[in-house]
Amino acid sequence: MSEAAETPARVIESFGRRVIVESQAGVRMPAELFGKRLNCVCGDEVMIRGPQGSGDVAKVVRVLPRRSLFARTDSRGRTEPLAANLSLLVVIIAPEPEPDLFIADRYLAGAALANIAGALIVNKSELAGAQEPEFQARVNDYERAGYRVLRISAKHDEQSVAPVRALLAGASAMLVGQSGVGKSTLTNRLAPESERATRSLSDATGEGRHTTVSTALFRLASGGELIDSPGVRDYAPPPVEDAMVQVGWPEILALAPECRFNNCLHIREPGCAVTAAVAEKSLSPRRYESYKRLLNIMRGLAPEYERRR
Ligand SMILES: Nc1nc2c(ncn2[C@@H]2O[C@H](COP(=O)(O)OP(=O)(O)O)[C@@H](O)[C@H]2O)c(=O)[nH]1
Ligand SMILES: [Mg+2]
Ligand SMILES: [Zn+2]
Repeated sequence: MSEAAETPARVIESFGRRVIVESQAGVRMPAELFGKRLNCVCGDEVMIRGPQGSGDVAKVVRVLPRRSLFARTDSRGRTEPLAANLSLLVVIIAPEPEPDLFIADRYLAGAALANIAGALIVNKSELAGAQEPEFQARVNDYERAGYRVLRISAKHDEQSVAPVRALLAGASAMLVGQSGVGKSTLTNRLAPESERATRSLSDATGEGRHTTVSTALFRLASGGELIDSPGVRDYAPPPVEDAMVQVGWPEILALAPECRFNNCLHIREPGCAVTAAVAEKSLSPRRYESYKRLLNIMRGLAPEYERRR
């Protein structure tokens, strides 16, 4: 195979090992990965070899260096890449379904550990549940931690979505969050072309529901690009050493220099500025609990981590 036969393309949809790529001229086509060792995900920049004859499909022959790689730990403790070249991860929560904020925190931590900015969108803000003091206090924790937080109603309030367009302009962003929070509704509003995709899929399965089954990238008229992904039940970042876990908590990282020990993990060490802040509630006890939980998860993954090194 000659080098000259290879052309650059972008992976805009991936279903496991089958992908859809878009050429630089904007032509979309299905492609297969060439060789078992090759792995690519939505957002990847790749080199492809076009179909060689009728009945043939394009082959992805090489994955170009990634600016970032967002990944998760799967149920067997292995690292599974989810999206490449992201600059922003947007976590969506809503008053319904009942939010699991520990998952939201782990998503934001996974982004920070992969050098990807994080932001929070609170959807379904028009619902009464969004006005509950408890819910609002939990959301405020993220603003106090330093995250950008946008409150929207993707379904009912076009104006509320304008700040999302501004946030995403120039970004390569992925929307994540529990199933049912409104990821696809928001994606459809931002990139109307995405509507057809979800609709035809749900027609085909006859489920009568718009279930997102693949991870797909959409370009936004307002600038930037957006990756919609299927809802997940759980998320944990790939394994990192104990001292790195706090990178996922900006409010902990900000206080760490004030701890007595520079290797403080903020658990039971004397002179810890973080546990002091938690005691006086200037640092959210719930967010701190979440930090400790991820530290424990990472310690559980440690044997796997050792084996891979
Ligand atoms: N009340 C309300 N419902 C919404 C809003 N946005 C989306 N929904 C509804 O929430 C449900 C799940 O939306 P969907 O976009 O499929 O969520 P996804 O699973 O995260 O992709 C659908 O019934 C939507 O119509 C909103 O702003 N307010
Ligand atoms: Mg969806
Ligand atoms: Zn400390």
